[in-house]
Amino acid sequence: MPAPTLHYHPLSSYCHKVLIAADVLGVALDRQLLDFADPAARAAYLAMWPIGKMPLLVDRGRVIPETSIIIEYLQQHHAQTGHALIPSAPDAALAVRLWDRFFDQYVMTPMQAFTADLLRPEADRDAGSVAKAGQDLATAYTVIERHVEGRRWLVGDAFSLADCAAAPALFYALAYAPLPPGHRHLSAYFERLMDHPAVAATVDQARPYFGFFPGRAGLARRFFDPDGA
Ligand SMILES: N[C@@H](CCC(=O)N[C@@H](CS)C(=O)NCC(=O)O)C(=O)O
Repeated sequence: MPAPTLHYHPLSSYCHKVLIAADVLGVALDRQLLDFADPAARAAYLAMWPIGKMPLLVDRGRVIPETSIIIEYLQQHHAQTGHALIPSAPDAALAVRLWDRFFDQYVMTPMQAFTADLLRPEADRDAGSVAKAGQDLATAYTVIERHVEGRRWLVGDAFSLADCAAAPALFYALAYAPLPPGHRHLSAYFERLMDHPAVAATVDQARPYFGFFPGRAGLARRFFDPDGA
């Protein structure tokens, strides 16, 4: 069976979510680097998925968008035996999907608002949207801090879809909005995420690109050294 194709960019947080998941599921992907600056590549991508968000999985002609759906699809159709990111127990699966949604909506979205603002021309910057994103992240951090106390991963004992969402969301969010003092459970959870082999491998493949991340000034030196770039 040919490997499914992932149209992706090594810097993209949502692409990281899928790369981490594929690694944990033991699925080989045919990675196709997307260059949205190339009008022909962009047009071909929009023909497959007019929403235009990345990544996109294509498996034997079937087009699968949206990271949470891509990961469920990989688990259903391609995962190695015994490898799973969504548990079979219904209540545990609900909890995993809840925390996956939480990180996408309440951490990724405000994080992306910071990036979007930095990509605007100076004259169009919107301090209000950045302040709101900062408040939303502060609220999310407080919720996560309470949730992860006494837990290794977000749900149960196993690394799940929810942790796949959390790793890139927190990685980039912390560059814009560092943790306030006292969030020691969240801080320890972040370190566990960064130590996970699939997360570490995904961060490593992105290292050559961090110089292009608009929030690079906020990345910890262990991830990006502006003087060595
Ligand atoms: N809900 C989507 C979000 C994907 C997303 O926001 N991707 C970003 C990259 S991290 C993107 O494509 N940005 C380009 C754009 O918005 O034009 C998913 O889970 O796949």
